[in-house]
Amino acid sequence: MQDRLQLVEGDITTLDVDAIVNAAKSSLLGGGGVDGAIHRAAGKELVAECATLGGCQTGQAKITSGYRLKARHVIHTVGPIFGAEDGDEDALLASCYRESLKLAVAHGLKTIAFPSISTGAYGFPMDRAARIAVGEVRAFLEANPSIEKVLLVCFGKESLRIHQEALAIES
Ligand code: AR6
Repeated sequence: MQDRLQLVEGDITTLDVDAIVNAAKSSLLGGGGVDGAIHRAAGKELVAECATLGGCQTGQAKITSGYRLKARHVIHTVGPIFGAEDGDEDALLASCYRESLKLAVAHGLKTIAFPSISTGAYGFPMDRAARIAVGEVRAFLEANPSIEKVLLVCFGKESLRIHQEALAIES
Protein backbone atom coordinates (compact mmCIF):
# COMPACT_ATOMS: atom_id res chain seq x y z
CA MET A 1 0.00 0.00 0.00
CA GLN A 2 2.68 2.45 1.07
CA ASP A 3 4.41 2.41 -2.32
CA ARG A 4 1.19 3.31 -4.20
CA LEU A 5 0.97 6.55 -2.17
CA GLN A 6 4.10 8.69 -2.46
CA LEU A 7 5.17 12.19 -1.50
CA VAL A 8 7.20 14.28 -3.96
CA GLU A 9 8.51 17.79 -3.55
CA GLY A 10 8.26 20.08 -6.56
CA ASP A 11 6.13 21.74 -9.20
CA ILE A 12 3.09 19.66 -10.19
CA THR A 13 3.04 21.14 -13.72
CA THR A 14 6.21 19.22 -14.65
CA LEU A 15 4.98 15.72 -13.83
CA ASP A 16 4.57 12.94 -16.37
CA VAL A 17 1.43 11.25 -15.04
CA ASP A 18 -1.99 10.32 -16.41
CA ALA A 19 -3.57 13.24 -14.57
CA ILE A 20 -2.59 16.15 -12.38
CA VAL A 21 -5.27 17.57 -10.11
CA ASN A 22 -5.93 21.31 -10.13
CA ALA A 23 -7.04 23.20 -7.00
CA ALA A 24 -9.47 25.28 -9.02
CA LYS A 25 -12.17 27.85 -8.32
CA SER A 26 -15.81 27.12 -9.02
CA SER A 27 -15.87 28.98 -12.36
CA LEU A 28 -12.99 26.73 -13.58
CA LEU A 29 -11.74 29.75 -15.48
CA GLY A 30 -8.30 29.97 -13.89
CA GLY A 31 -6.79 31.95 -11.04
CA GLY A 32 -3.60 32.22 -9.01
CA GLY A 33 -1.50 29.62 -7.18
CA VAL A 34 -1.36 26.12 -8.62
CA ASP A 35 -4.38 26.90 -10.82
CA GLY A 36 -2.51 29.76 -12.52
CA ALA A 37 0.62 27.64 -12.93
CA ILE A 38 -1.33 24.77 -14.53
CA HIS A 39 -3.16 27.07 -16.96
CA ARG A 40 0.10 28.81 -17.96
CA ALA A 41 1.85 25.50 -18.58
CA ALA A 42 -1.08 23.87 -20.41
CA GLY A 43 -1.74 26.81 -22.76
CA LYS A 44 -4.95 28.65 -23.54
CA GLU A 45 -6.72 25.61 -24.98
CA LEU A 46 -7.23 24.53 -21.37
CA VAL A 47 -9.33 27.53 -20.36
CA ALA A 48 -11.31 27.11 -23.58
CA GLU A 49 -12.25 23.54 -22.65
CA CYS A 50 -12.92 24.57 -19.03
CA ALA A 51 -15.35 27.23 -20.29
CA THR A 52 -17.54 24.47 -21.76
CA LEU A 53 -17.94 22.64 -18.42
CA GLY A 54 -20.41 24.89 -16.61
CA GLY A 55 -18.23 25.32 -13.52
CA CYS A 56 -17.79 22.92 -10.63
CA GLN A 57 -19.20 22.79 -7.11
CA THR A 58 -17.05 22.67 -4.00
CA GLY A 59 -16.02 19.07 -3.30
CA GLN A 60 -16.75 17.93 -6.87
CA ALA A 61 -14.39 17.32 -9.81
CA LYS A 62 -14.33 17.59 -13.62
CA ILE A 63 -11.79 16.31 -16.15
CA THR A 64 -10.17 17.88 -19.22
CA SER A 65 -7.29 17.14 -21.54
CA GLY A 66 -3.79 18.20 -20.45
CA TYR A 67 -2.89 20.04 -23.69
CA ARG A 68 0.78 21.18 -23.49
CA LEU A 69 1.39 19.57 -20.11
CA LYS A 70 3.23 16.27 -19.90
CA ALA A 71 0.23 15.03 -17.94
CA ARG A 72 -2.43 13.61 -20.27
CA HIS A 73 -5.36 15.04 -18.28
CA VAL A 74 -6.20 17.66 -15.70
CA ILE A 75 -8.78 16.85 -13.03
CA HIS A 76 -10.19 20.12 -11.70
CA THR A 77 -11.57 20.07 -8.19
CA VAL A 78 -12.80 22.93 -6.03
CA GLY A 79 -11.61 22.84 -2.44
CA PRO A 80 -13.45 24.33 0.54
CA ILE A 81 -12.67 27.86 1.68
CA PHE A 82 -11.57 27.40 5.29
CA GLY A 83 -14.01 29.04 7.68
CA ALA A 84 -16.69 29.62 5.03
CA GLU A 85 -18.34 26.20 4.67
CA ASP A 86 -20.54 25.94 7.81
CA GLY A 87 -18.23 23.43 9.44
CA ASP A 88 -18.19 21.14 6.41
CA GLU A 89 -14.58 21.94 5.50
CA ASP A 90 -13.11 18.54 6.39
CA ALA A 91 -15.85 16.57 4.61
CA LEU A 92 -15.64 18.77 1.51
CA LEU A 93 -11.87 18.43 1.34
CA ALA A 94 -12.14 14.64 1.65
CA SER A 95 -14.72 14.73 -1.13
CA CYS A 96 -12.28 16.56 -3.43
CA TYR A 97 -9.79 13.67 -3.16
CA ARG A 98 -12.45 10.98 -3.48
CA GLU A 99 -14.30 12.53 -6.43
CA SER A 100 -11.03 13.19 -8.28
CA LEU A 101 -9.95 9.58 -7.82
CA LYS A 102 -13.39 8.30 -8.90
CA LEU A 103 -13.06 10.29 -12.13
CA ALA A 104 -9.58 8.86 -12.66
CA VAL A 105 -10.93 5.30 -12.32
CA ALA A 106 -13.86 6.05 -14.64
CA HIS A 107 -11.37 7.19 -17.31
CA GLY A 108 -8.99 4.27 -16.83
CA LEU A 109 -6.21 6.48 -15.44
CA LYS A 110 -3.53 4.85 -13.31
CA THR A 111 -1.17 7.59 -12.10
CA ILE A 112 -2.52 10.76 -10.46
CA ALA A 113 -0.75 13.68 -8.77
CA PHE A 114 -2.47 16.01 -6.26
CA PRO A 115 -1.40 19.39 -4.94
CA SER A 116 -2.26 20.23 -1.34
CA ILE A 117 -5.82 21.35 -2.09
CA SER A 118 -7.18 24.44 -0.24
CA THR A 119 -3.94 25.12 1.68
CA GLY A 120 -2.99 28.31 -0.19
CA ALA A 121 -5.51 31.02 -1.02
CA TYR A 122 -8.35 29.00 0.61
CA GLY A 123 -6.58 29.00 4.00
CA PHE A 124 -6.93 25.35 5.12
CA PRO A 125 -4.30 24.50 7.79
CA MET A 126 -1.83 22.26 5.99
CA ASP A 127 -1.31 19.69 8.75
CA ARG A 128 -5.04 19.06 9.00
CA ALA A 129 -5.40 18.99 5.19
CA ALA A 130 -2.48 16.58 4.83
CA ARG A 131 -4.02 14.11 7.27
CA ILE A 132 -7.31 14.20 5.38
CA ALA A 133 -5.48 13.72 2.06
CA VAL A 134 -3.47 10.75 3.31
CA GLY A 135 -6.49 9.08 4.97
CA GLU A 136 -8.76 9.54 1.98
CA VAL A 137 -6.22 8.41 -0.64
CA ARG A 138 -5.23 5.35 1.40
CA ALA A 139 -8.85 4.27 1.81
CA PHE A 140 -9.48 4.76 -1.91
CA LEU A 141 -6.39 2.78 -2.94
CA GLU A 142 -7.40 -0.12 -0.72
CA ALA A 143 -10.75 -0.34 -2.49
CA ASN A 144 -9.47 0.39 -6.02
CA PRO A 145 -6.60 -1.78 -7.26
CA SER A 146 -6.72 -0.23 -10.76
CA ILE A 147 -4.95 2.93 -9.55
CA GLU A 148 -1.20 2.28 -9.63
CA LYS A 149 0.20 5.41 -8.04
CA VAL A 150 -0.96 8.55 -6.28
CA LEU A 151 1.55 11.34 -5.71
CA LEU A 152 0.96 14.05 -3.12
CA VAL A 153 2.97 16.95 -4.49
CA CYS A 154 4.53 19.16 -1.83
CA PHE A 155 5.43 22.68 -2.92
CA GLY A 156 8.53 23.37 -0.84
CA LYS A 157 10.39 21.74 2.06
CA GLU A 158 7.93 22.83 4.75
CA SER A 159 5.06 21.23 2.87
CA LEU A 160 7.09 18.04 2.46
CA ARG A 161 7.83 17.94 6.21
CA ILE A 162 4.16 18.41 7.10
CA HIS A 163 3.10 15.65 4.70
CA GLN A 164 5.78 13.28 6.00
CA GLU A 165 4.36 13.80 9.49
CA ALA A 166 0.83 13.15 8.27
CA LEU A 167 1.96 9.94 6.58
CA ALA A 168 3.58 8.78 9.83
CA ILE A 169 0.55 9.68 11.97
CA GLU A 170 -1.99 8.10 9.63
CA SER A 171 -0.08 4.82 9.11
N1 AR6 B 1 2.89 22.77 -7.81
C1 AR6 B 1 2.44 22.20 -6.68
N2 AR6 B 1 1.85 22.86 -5.66
C2 AR6 B 1 1.71 24.20 -5.79
C3 AR6 B 1 2.13 24.90 -6.95
C4 AR6 B 1 2.75 24.13 -7.99
N3 AR6 B 1 3.19 24.69 -9.13
N4 AR6 B 1 1.84 26.21 -6.78
C5 AR6 B 1 1.27 26.34 -5.58
N5 AR6 B 1 1.19 25.13 -4.97
P1 AR6 B 1 -3.59 27.41 -4.01
P2 AR6 B 1 -6.26 26.75 -2.94
C6 AR6 B 1 0.61 24.79 -3.65
O1 AR6 B 1 -3.65 28.78 -3.47
O2 AR6 B 1 -5.80 27.08 -1.55
C7 AR6 B 1 -6.56 29.92 -7.00
O3 AR6 B 1 -6.51 31.27 -7.34
C8 AR6 B 1 0.51 25.90 -2.63
O4 AR6 B 1 1.75 26.10 -1.97
O5 AR6 B 1 -3.05 27.21 -5.39
O6 AR6 B 1 -7.04 25.48 -3.16
C9 AR6 B 1 -7.80 29.21 -7.56
O7 AR6 B 1 -8.23 29.79 -8.76
C10 AR6 B 1 -0.56 25.36 -1.70
O8 AR6 B 1 0.00 24.49 -0.71
O9 AR6 B 1 -5.05 26.70 -4.02
C11 AR6 B 1 -8.79 29.39 -6.45
O10 AR6 B 1 -9.42 30.64 -6.52
C12 AR6 B 1 -1.44 24.51 -2.62
O11 AR6 B 1 -0.74 24.40 -3.86
C13 AR6 B 1 -7.93 29.33 -5.19
O12 AR6 B 1 -6.64 29.80 -5.58
C14 AR6 B 1 -2.82 25.12 -2.91
O13 AR6 B 1 -2.73 26.54 -2.99
C15 AR6 B 1 -7.79 27.94 -4.65
O14 AR6 B 1 -7.12 27.99 -3.43
